[in-house]
Amino acid sequence: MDFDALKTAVKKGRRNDVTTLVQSAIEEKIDPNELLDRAMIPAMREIGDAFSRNEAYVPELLVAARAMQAGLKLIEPMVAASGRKARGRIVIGTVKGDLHDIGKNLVAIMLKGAGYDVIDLGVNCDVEKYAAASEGAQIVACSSLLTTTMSYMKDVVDHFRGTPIKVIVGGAPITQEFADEIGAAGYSCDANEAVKLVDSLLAC
Ligand code: B1M
Repeated sequence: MDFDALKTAVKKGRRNDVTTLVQSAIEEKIDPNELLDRAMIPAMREIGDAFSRNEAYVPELLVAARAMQAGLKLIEPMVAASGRKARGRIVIGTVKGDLHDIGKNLVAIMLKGAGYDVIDLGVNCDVEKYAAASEGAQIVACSSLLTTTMSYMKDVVDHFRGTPIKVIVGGAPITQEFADEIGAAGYSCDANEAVKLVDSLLAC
């Protein structure tokens, strides 16, 4: 198995190559956890780091994310069956009134790629939806792209105040100041930083 080839294919967003390489690894009975740890997760970390340094841009991140998703889809059942212990459970969704999901999907994929169990609630999530999915979760992550919907994040923070669940926020109009103002446990400016934030909150 050529782990470097798989890593490069994910990083470059070559979805067909990722599918072919992962499929042949499955046929060769390579442990899917090795695919994740030696190729796919490092690839997403590297593209995410490049994105944070402005050396890669949203389209590159998106194609890499799609390629990662294609590979993950093939190995997810085996990873689950192998009993790989998730590093924690995160519920993620775009807040009520907001239908933007591209950034939220990227965050979800990066978190999955980093080994977290991610429950993606989709868009237009109200407090009840987050609450209903939060059993066993350590973190609820809220995304908002609209100045008209970002204030709803406070409702989510208020709902979970006094519980062990930490609410973190992100999205284009969100800032650290806003996160502090509403009492969120953390803010991240992009998908890669979201993984680092979750790592630090869960002290992994
Ligand atoms: Co809309 N839209 N849009 N839109 N849209 C924006 C956000 C806007 C800035 C465009 C503009 O006017 N320049 C503007 C908002 C203005 C404002 O509120 N200040 C806007 C508007 C006004 C609207 C509508 C109201 C337009 C209308 O109908 N009149 C409408 C609202 C619909 C609704 O939600 N109720 C609307 C609709 C749409 C489309 C459906 C057409 C489409 C969304 C498609 C989809 O998501 N499936 C769309 C799009 C594509 C955009 C822009 C062009 C691109 C957003 C995007 O996907 N960016 C956007 C303009 C822009 O942002 N330049 C715009 C790429 C994505 C990778 O980045 O989402 O920022 P982003 O995610 C990043 C980070 O923010 C962070 O990590 C991600 C990856 O690094 N992050 C998190 C995101 N969520 C996080 C959660 C975390 C942590 C980090 O949790 C901890």
